[in-house]
Amino acid sequence: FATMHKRLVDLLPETRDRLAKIRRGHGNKVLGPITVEQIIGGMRGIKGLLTQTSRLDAFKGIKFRGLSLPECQIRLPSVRREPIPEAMFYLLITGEVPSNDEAEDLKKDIAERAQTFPNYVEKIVNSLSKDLHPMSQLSIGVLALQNESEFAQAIRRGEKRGNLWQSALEDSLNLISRIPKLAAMIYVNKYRDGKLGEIRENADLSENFCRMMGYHDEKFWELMRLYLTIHCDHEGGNVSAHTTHLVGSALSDPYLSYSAGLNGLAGPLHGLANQECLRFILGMKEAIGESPSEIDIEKYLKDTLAKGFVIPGYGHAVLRVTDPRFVCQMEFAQRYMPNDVLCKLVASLYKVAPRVLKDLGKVSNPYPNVDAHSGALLTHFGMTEYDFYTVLFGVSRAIGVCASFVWSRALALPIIRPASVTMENLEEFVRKT
Ligand code: FAM
Repeated sequence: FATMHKRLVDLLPETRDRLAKIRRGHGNKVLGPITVEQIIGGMRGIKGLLTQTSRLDAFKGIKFRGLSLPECQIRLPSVRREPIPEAMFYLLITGEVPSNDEAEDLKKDIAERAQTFPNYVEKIVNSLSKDLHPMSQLSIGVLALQNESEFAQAIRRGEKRGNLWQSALEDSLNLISRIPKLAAMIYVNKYRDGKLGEIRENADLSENFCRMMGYHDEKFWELMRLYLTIHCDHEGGNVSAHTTHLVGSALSDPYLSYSAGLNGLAGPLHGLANQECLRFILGMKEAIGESPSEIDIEKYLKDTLAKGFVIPGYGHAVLRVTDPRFVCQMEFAQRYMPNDVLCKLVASLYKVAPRVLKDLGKVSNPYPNVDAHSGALLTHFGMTEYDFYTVLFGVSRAIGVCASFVWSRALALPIIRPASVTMENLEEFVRKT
């Protein structure tokens, strides 16, 4: 990873300087008001976090270091079309598109690190009950890996704050290299015979991850590249990124911080939604058949809502359009599997659900998000174990939250400590205004 490391070292003084100038010269400027509704309503729209790696626009979707998803697909090094995960990490860390050689250098480093996986962690993961949800297993595995943290050692020996980014980067690279093996172990233990597939020294992270889980179809490796790209980062305010950042601000190491982020990702309103989506599509197929009419779908959706359930995969806290991450997956389906029954059902649902949700009159965004499609694509290749899907999300999310963690330490961002109010405070405020 020498080239990426060197680029980061070059970028540091200039980036720190830019931030110091903003802080010194404009620290007391007001960026926006905070309403009572925002305090009660989950802080929607309050700009209160500095995140270097990506920015989410409500109408254009995610941009990774200024690049949209289609731009990443065109410009980042790939095997076929989808970016390799290593190239995405390079982009998020440096803000620059790596050359093929630079991406290759990082790829080799990550593949090498993946070869060393602590034995004691393997034992812990293998001893877990198969009934335990894969996300809980993943979080436990990451916590067990924490024993390897160079960041924690740096803290213990009193390393200067300004240097902590170095051990943060080491930990991040080790984490990103080892997470696929950890996830694959969970997969083969829970759903297969417990034996991991072999990895290749010259393969990218996606191919090796799939091989370890026992998937040898190159199209599946390509799907995994897409999957690992689209889930890696979604600016700083989502639950998993925010949690990782918050815990990291206490100078907890990347393992502790990312494990906390994973626990947030495991919530049904966040990452767990993708397992719920496939369950929903399968339930719909069971109830109204493989090629239902729009009227049948509308009735099914209305019945679901009447029972008090949400339509999983639809809606978003920030986005107000169809998620570009959904669009990329739909294009993938059209390219590689135009006749797949579940993918066709996803497309049919897309024609009806926005209208039904709009009619409710309360849904801020009636369009599909990233989770609405992924299960159908994975199922096409035989990965039907939907309670594992959020683990794939977690493997991808490591790339984004680790890159952010490195920058948070490089910029020596302080511990996060916003203020809270009581209901009495709010009532007093309301009386006075
Ligand atoms: N189906 C039914 N009702 C929905 C809905 C959906 N898909 N999306 C929003 N609503 C309801 C919501 O429950 C709320 O109702 P109440 O006022 O009765 O509580 C109302 O519409 C207003 O909510 P909102 O402002 O539109 O959404 P929020 O910003 O509060 O929440 C989501 C955003 C994503 C949690 C919400 O849209 C949802 O529950 N969607 C389904 C679950 C899902 O797909 N989550 C995945 C999100 C994804 F991007 C990710 O993190 N992986």
